[in-house]
Amino acid sequence: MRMTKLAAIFLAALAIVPASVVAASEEGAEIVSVAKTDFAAAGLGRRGLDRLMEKSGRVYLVVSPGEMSALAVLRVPYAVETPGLLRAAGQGVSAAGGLNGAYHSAYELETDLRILERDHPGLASVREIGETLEGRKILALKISDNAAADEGEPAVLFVGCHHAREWISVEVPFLFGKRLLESYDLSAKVRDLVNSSEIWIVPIANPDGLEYSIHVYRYWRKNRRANADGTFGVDINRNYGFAWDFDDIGSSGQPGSDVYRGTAPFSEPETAAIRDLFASRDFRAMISFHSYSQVILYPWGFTTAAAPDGPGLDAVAAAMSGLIRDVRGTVYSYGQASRHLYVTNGDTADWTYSLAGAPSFTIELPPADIDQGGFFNDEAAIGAVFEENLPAMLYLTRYAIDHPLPVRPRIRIRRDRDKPDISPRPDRGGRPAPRLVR
Ligand code: 0X9
Ligand code: CA
Ligand code: ZN
Repeated sequence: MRMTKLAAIFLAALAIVPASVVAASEEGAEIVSVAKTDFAAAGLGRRGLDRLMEKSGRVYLVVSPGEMSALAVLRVPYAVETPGLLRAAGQGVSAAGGLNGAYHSAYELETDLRILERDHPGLASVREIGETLEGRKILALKISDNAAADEGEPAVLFVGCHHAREWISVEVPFLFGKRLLESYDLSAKVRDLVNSSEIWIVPIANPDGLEYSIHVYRYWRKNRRANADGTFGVDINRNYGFAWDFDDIGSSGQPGSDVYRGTAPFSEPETAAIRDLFASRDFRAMISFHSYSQVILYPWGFTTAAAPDGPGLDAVAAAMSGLIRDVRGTVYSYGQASRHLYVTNGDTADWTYSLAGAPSFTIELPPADIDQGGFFNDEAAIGAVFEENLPAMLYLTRYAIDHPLPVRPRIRIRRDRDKPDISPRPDRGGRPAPRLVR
């Protein structure tokens, strides 16, 4: 048994609840809502809490049975929302396909990637770009003509599952790869894209977290780093090396927090793997898939100040939003990440963008809100969510091929948490030198 996050916060903040009341396993977790006023009055909002959402004056949280007891002890009135939300989410997952139904586990993904490689020799190449703390492979699917050879063509990255519980974010990049390979012989448009680029797909950036989410605790978010204080997990979408630790609003220095940034930039094997891949090729665009809320976000995330070519990023996001809406009317709103959603530091898109200005996006997949299922997407919806994203993914790939990045200095920020310093670095202008990846 270990003390859970929310319980730890209660104890630290108020120091009146005996540990026996709050020590609890994560089994039997529920979603509860607390009135925003009570949430604020009890001081629950200050410490990097994992909030699901706010709606109609209430804050939604995931709590273990022990944490629920703590809410009761602290006399914070709460309502259990799980049954209604599960009804809204539809049937969830079927018995076939293992514990997580039609969604991929880490092992199922490896199998399916190897099948694609076997069935499309020459076009598909599976690469191990890293290994997790629990010894799992971080796998990338490279799609290109002559996939086995690295020809230095313009590259695009589509990555999913930084966050363990966001299962739909595995399926969209995976299905994109599958579709490209299966339509190569049928579509001149796809053939042209694949022949003139390298499309890199990392469906599961965080396999340890995903497995934990499948087998132990559905709402797990982080990786499975054993932290020095006995808690687990680093939020790998706070661990990238640009503006890491910029402030305590966009990430947390507390290991138990669900937005814990880790002990150093790229301290985690998952972020190091993406860093090494991205820095080794001519990457010109990136999408990191998450869920949920149906939004398209672009840098900066760490500050509300605009990125150097904010209008350009906005135009690409607008185009992708329009393409998504054209498929079946689903509205994905778009905007600068820090303004449109909230401030984060150390996230993927800020880092990939900071390197050389590659258009970089976070797409939060459906549903729009927790009433429609939150992290529980009905598996029957996987295909439709993929189909509506497909034209935007094709568009960004084409865009990357057609738009070489301007050679320009890397953007750096000062350690004193001052404003971004965009003055040129004397030692190294432009892109990092390409280097081969395993
Ligand atoms: O908080 C995150 O890492 C992402 N949202 S999620 O609910 N999937 O966890 C958003 C990251 C995008 N960046 C910013 N909003 N700054
Ligand atoms: Ca499965
Ligand atoms: Zn996420």
